[in-house]
Amino acid sequence: MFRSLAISPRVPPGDVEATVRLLLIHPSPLLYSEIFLRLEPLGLERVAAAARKCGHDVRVVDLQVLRRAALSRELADFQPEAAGVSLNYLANVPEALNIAAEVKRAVERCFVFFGGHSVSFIATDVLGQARGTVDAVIKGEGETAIGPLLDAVREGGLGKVPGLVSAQGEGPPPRTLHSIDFPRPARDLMRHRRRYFIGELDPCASIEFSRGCPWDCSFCSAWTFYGRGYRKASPAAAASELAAIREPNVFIVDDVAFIRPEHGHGIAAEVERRHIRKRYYLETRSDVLLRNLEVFQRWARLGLSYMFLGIEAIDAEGLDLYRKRVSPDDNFRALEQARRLGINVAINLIVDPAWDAGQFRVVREFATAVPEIVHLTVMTPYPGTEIWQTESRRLTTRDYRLFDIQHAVVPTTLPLDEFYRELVRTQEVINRKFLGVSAAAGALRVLGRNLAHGQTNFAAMLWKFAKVYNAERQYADHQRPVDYELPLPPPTTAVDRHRLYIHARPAASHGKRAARPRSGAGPE
Ligand code: B12
Ligand code: SF4
Repeated sequence: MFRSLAISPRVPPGDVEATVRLLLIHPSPLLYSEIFLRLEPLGLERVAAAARKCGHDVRVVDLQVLRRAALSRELADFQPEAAGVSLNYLANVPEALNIAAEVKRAVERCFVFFGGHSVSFIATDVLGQARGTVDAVIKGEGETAIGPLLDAVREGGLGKVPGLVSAQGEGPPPRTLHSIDFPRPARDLMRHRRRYFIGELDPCASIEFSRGCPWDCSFCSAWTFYGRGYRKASPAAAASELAAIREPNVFIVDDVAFIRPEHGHGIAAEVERRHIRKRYYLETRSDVLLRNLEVFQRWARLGLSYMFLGIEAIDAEGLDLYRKRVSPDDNFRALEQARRLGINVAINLIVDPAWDAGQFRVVREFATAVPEIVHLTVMTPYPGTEIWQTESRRLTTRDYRLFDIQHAVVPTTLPLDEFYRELVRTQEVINRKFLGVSAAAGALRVLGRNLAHGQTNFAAMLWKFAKVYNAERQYADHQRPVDYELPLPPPTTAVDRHRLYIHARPAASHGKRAARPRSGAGPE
């Protein structure tokens, strides 16, 4: 509960018509992901849209595509009264804290707040680490909080803002957006849209067709953030937003695309009716693909070119460990079906730090045998996940920057430097395959086409590919001085999953399963 309101209003009381100058900031990309993609910050654009709807004056600085000097210039020019930093990624926490300090130095009376996925799970600790440079953290969805927050910045009453945590205490719980149809992301505020891409889909916009995930994998916090709820955009709203997107390529940000076949078909029908033609990249699960083959077939006709499948493990034991609720057989059948549909698939596998050289060898053999691109991520306990409760006591480092699923943060069976050598060797085999003769021939065609349109992101990616994966550098990342450390969870004997939720579990999903996939389409 809130104890008192120590922060004084920024605008003279009574001036109810006054708008707030709000600057929203996205930190820079993480090095190891920038190779493959750089995408528009959709969450921040939606928060911006919600603030504009309340009449506020909003600007956005996306440090994924702008240099840090651009932020200093914007601060000097705009003199924001409020500044919000997006913290979806744990590895960005130190940078966000530095940004907060810079904002306070540049505009002393500016109200600085953080929001986003990762920071929602560790709000109080991050506030403590900010040593007064962050006034509040907003937990949960930003669209519902930003209006009340800016009202409070103007008139006082921070204690009533949903999801707000400050040094004075915690406000009411985060409020869940009733429908994700609105507000539409403020894409017009992004000044360098041509710099967003994913692989050869360059330039590429992003869109959200659904929000949340009804499964409950032990390594993931997508379900705990949304209380395991799942909401869908209406087909008409989704298609009308698509039609308004200028880019020829679109990344669908849903955790699991097209869980419900009628939803996938519904949007497809609207897309056909409006004659929208784009190329799409999405992420889904093997069992969803197998169950809804016709939907994916229809979308392949509409331009679905790439699909990311979280296979996670190639053996049943690994799949059980992550509570993925699919079998290796399902995974292999899904790959076959995707090939049949002509969709390019990228597979994700989770590297267990306990792997020895033999297990890396098996994965190299697998990665060479399948035609798909294999992406490796290192098993990492994150706040908000179940494995955070069970594994965090074993952490070998608490340096936020290493929590990017490319570093090992729990003990490795191999000596750490050898672990990275094996990891990089495996990554190299995969990269060589990616850049192999046939792929390169295709890539050159794409490269030519993109360059002809002035799009250089894909070319830069090919150039950087070999440079980034470097075992010595990954090992050296562990030796850097650490300014900010990730807090540990309080000791616990059993995992209470309800305590992990940021948004409460939707009431309808308890008994009626309304927010859950139909029978057979979900995890239970
Ligand atoms: C799309 C996506 C991406 C896109 C990101 C595009 C972008 N630039 O933002 C891409 C594919 C690039 C990506 C990459 C990675 N991702 Co990602 N990603 C997602 C995903 C599936 C959806 C995010 C999204 O766009 N949702 C839709 C928008 C509308 O929601 P949102 O961004 O969450 O924003 C809402 C709130 O968070 C909040 N909010 C957000 N910002 C702000 C700011 C303020 C001021 C306020 C008040 C509120 C607020 O309000 C918004 C509206 O409700 C999430 C899973 C999830 N369901 O959240 C994982 C997720 C965020 N990613 C994750 C990871 C691990 C990664 C990578 C590190 C993976 C890798 N190694 O390659 C990289 C790192 C990227 C980087 N920083 O460089 C993890 C985060 C783990 C962690 N705790 O740090 C998640 C949670 C996935 C998971 N299941 O574990 N990702
Ligand atoms: S299915 Fe995907 S998004 Fe859902 S809980 Fe599992 S890993 Fe997370």
